[in-house]
Amino acid sequence: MDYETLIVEKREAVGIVTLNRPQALNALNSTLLKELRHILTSFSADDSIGAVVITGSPKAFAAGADIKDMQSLDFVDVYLGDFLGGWDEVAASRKPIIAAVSGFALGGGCELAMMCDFIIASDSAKFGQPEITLGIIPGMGGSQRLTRAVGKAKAMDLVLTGRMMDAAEAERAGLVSRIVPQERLMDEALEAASTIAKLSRASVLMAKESINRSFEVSLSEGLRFERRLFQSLFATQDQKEGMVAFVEKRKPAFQNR
Ligand code: CO8
Repeated sequence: MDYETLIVEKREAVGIVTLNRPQALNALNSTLLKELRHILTSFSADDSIGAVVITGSPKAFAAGADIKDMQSLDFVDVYLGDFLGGWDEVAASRKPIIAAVSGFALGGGCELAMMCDFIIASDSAKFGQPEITLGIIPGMGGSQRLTRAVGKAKAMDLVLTGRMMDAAEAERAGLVSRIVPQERLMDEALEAASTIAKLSRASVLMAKESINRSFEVSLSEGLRFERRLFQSLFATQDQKEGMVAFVEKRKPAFQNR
């Protein structure tokens, strides 16, 4: 499929998706959502892909939902049309997704980054939920995922004032896992994705599932869930290979079996 709003590449076992609407600082519209869902579904079904990186341009990861598209919509349009419904599919993707963020990650852009499994930011990154300045509130998970990531005080501060936070503040707050110089951003994200893609696929998917489960259930249920997944991995050949390789002081050759 030819994409109008994305650039898609495969580098070994890593799928790379670059948001590409430079005229609008990668503002998210329905075409971009449709295309992103399509490529993530196709990466999910592709056994040769072990991890995905989503990135934007140096100036903007994404400056939010497209305000020009939204300005004339009314309640019936957005409600009956399930406006921007479908974004949850990004968060539901089973394979790990890293957001490599440079420049603005605002509104829906910040929310898209937070749907990914972790965020690597360049030192130029700026995060914010400025919807309140437009007379709306976050609608793609900002009030929920941001609060879980940075806690109530900072989430309230950001969502109620609409201010931006820089990469250093975002890292201190726990929104971002690492900050790197702008020119290192893609190398760092690709190295991380490639490391993940070489590991045993079942353990990677279960690790992601288990961490995500911690946001949905009580601690005792989460611990029970984790233990069952842990135990089930002893049914895989990769568990034997990983442990035997350690004892034999060599690198494991995982077969995804
Ligand atoms: N939508 C549409 N166009 C945009 C957007 C956007 N979100 N952001 C930037 N652009 C366009 C500008 O209009 C401009 O186009 P043009 O050249 O045709 O005038 C071009 O991109 C460049 O932008 P600027 O000239 O403004 O660049 P600056 O460097 O001066 O400023 C900013 C950069 C600070 C990022 C500024 O562009 C800005 O404030 N953008 C809007 C940020 C924003 O408010 N985002 C939140 C949008 S609302 C949202 O995301 C809700 C999501 C949830 C919806 C869920 C519904 C269910």
